[in-house]
Amino acid sequence: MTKITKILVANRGEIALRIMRSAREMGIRTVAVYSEADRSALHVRYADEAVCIGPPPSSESYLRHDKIIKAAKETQADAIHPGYGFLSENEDFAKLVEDEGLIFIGPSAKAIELMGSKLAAKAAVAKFNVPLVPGTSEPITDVAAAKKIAKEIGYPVLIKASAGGGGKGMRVVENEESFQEQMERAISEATSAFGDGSVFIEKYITKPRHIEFQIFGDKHGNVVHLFERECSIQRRHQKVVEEAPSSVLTPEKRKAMGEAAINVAKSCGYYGAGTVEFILDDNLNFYFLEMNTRLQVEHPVTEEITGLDLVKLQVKVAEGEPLPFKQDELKINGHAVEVRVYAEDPANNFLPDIGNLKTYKRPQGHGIRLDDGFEQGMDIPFYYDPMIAKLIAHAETREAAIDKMIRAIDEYEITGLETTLGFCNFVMKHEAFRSGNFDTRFVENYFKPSVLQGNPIQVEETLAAALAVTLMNGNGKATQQNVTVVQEVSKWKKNRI
Ligand code: MV4
Repeated sequence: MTKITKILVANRGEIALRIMRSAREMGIRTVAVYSEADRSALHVRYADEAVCIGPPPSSESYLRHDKIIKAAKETQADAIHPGYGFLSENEDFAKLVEDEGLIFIGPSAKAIELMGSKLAAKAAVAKFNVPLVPGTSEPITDVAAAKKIAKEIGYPVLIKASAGGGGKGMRVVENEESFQEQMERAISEATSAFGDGSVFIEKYITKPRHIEFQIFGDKHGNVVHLFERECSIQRRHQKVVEEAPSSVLTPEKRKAMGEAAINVAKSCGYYGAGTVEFILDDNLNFYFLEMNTRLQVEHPVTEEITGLDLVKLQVKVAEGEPLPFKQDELKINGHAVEVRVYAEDPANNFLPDIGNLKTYKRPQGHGIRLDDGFEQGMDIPFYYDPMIAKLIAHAETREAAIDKMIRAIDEYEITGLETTLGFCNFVMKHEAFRSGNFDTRFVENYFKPSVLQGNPIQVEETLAAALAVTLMNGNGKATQQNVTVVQEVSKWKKNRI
């Protein structure tokens, strides 16, 4: 057991703040690192100490192993928390941290490395009887042999890069005629993107639901799961809405998937927070896809339904403490929904719309949590992910949580740039979402920019498109300008106009 007294947070934005808050509650001092673009960022102000680690591009700051280690040494931090993204799943960094005598608040470098290779991960979990999508367990190299396997599996098949993940390096092959071309492309892309041309084949599950299990392990071999998150509402592999629990799992299915998730963790001697990703086909058969070896963006929905602080748990596990509970002591309390608010323009193909937060008024009230990293008047820097905030609603039932979310979105006021708030509102009110009957194709099936413009505007289409940009404020609501647009305005705002 090693008591941690000072944590360097190798990240920025909302997650850096999220981690520092828990550290402070534990009486642990905090060190922020920041790039020149983040001099006045909230995580820098919140930390007990802050060290500038370089110019704005992350390759010159937040991704620099050497500068981060140097900052930790200079400030005498005894542990590093990587957050998500950046260096969180970099096995070389995890190893370097430990070689330098510091504690990496995350899994072992070995577990990161093993799960980073999709083929190695599949091989490891297969030994623990975790269900896998039918496919190959070795890289495919010979076109004729691969074609034979694809035929046995049955088209459509998916070619995936072993070094990929999160949807990177995937190719759907519809029929035998296009197989060779797609395979050659997949190998060449994987080689240039990852420096590893290994690819494999899987049966393509056409309308999957994405359900992931939060797992937690300690350094004494104990592993539990903290139930699932439903993350099917996503756009180009970027999650938009996450919730816990999933509305499609029966207690029996939850138990079976939870046990499989624990086995995935055991297959790589996992400790710390991790996420086991499954897809569900339309018969609710589940298959292991990959494991994410970090604390995820959407961890708050799990915190809301379990009442646990996952960052505190990470710190305790890193210190060598055993998990303070057993699986049967954990239960699901109510329902939580999270939406990610991005500085992106849904009317313009979700193009990032970085700029200044001219107005920034946060929603509040019972059951509402907002994890963000900005204040009114701040600029969203151009160099990093354009996520402004995560808005989380927790209530007794799914319906009540969704209604609470709609109320909070309505209170949230952002002007100065376009955001995805209106889009989130659209999802919350959509029948397919509310009924629970949706899959990973929700956005492509139901969303087109015009749905955010209220009733059709009676002008030529081109003019309507041009107007769409100016007519929307941060809430995706039409504002009162020269054109009268039929759109509901909240009472809160009416009372103030
Ligand atoms: C699949 C699949 C269908 N069949 N594998 C995308 C992210 C990466 N973790 C794996 N992904 C998928 N793998 C088979 N055999 C469909 C997806 C997929 C997906 C998965 C989860 C959430 C959203 C998705 C969107 C498109 C494709």
